[in-house]
Amino acid sequence: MVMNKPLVIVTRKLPEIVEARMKELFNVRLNDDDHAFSRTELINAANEADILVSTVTDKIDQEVLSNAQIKMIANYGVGVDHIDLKTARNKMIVVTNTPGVLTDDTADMAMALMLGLSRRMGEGERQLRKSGWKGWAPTGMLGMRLGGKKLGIIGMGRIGQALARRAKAFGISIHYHNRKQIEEEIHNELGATYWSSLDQMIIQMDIISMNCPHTEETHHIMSKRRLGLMQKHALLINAARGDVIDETALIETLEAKAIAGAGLDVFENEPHVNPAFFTLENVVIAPHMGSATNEARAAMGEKVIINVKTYLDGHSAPDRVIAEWI
Ligand code: 8YV
Repeated sequence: MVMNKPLVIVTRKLPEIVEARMKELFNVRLNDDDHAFSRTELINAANEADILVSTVTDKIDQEVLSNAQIKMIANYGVGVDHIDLKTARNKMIVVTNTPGVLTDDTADMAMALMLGLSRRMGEGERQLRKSGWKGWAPTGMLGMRLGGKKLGIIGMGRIGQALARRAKAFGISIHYHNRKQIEEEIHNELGATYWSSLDQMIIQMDIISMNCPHTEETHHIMSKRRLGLMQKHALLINAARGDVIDETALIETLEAKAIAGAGLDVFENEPHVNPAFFTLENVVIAPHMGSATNEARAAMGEKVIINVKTYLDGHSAPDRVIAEWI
């Protein structure tokens, strides 16, 4: 589709190098003070722009899309659960994302949460900062060794596989639940065990990591019942989306010490974080930082630019999320 000076509205402040290139290439409206768009601003942007560059902080639902004139949503990020894809499809709006370029950083974050939690890094640091450390003790701050443990990965896509490679290097055995088995070669390289029954896998694991996208099917996939299947010494890691875990049930589970702990980079109602997490010792929490490296954020911008430019040049954008009618 070739348009006359199409307007590209970018909802959040992006890295300088990305914005500079966007200014060279497009008729672009940037968000210099990086405020999160209000609903009205988002609706107006969708009505005025030809292309919207969105992020996870923009809830692009039916109301936003109903009168929208945008032709394309080029999302800065891989997850698209904040976009109403059905309405976008009905309105023939092209939606793209940024797969691949944040895989390693997000897997690093999951690994960091796992290490931080199993070795009680947060607790130790809090103790030191409060000047509450009385010196080394044979039984002080004992954690769980990761080597020799079983990791169950829920969602074995790019990030799940990258996490599996890291975990394998730590001597952890790899188990996974996925809609289908992964490629045989990768499966063998990882020495992985595939579980078609999620429940059966959860019962056996020392660590569970959420690495699936948030969809209707995966909403609260880690339900109260499934949290109840985890072993008492087991850890739960989430660097995917808060909504894949029933957060209220998780808090109850942690308060009851029915599992050993949770490492969370994402939450159900971001940016709101349930204050219960602030007082629980057995959690490590981070403010959605999985892809927060200079390298990933620049590469995500590069992907957005390639998607927008390709589309404006009249070709199929490479990272289309909805492909059927293109
Ligand atoms: C992004 C993420 O930073 O890409 C994703 O899905 O969760 C984050 O790493 C965020 O989505 C930006 O929109």
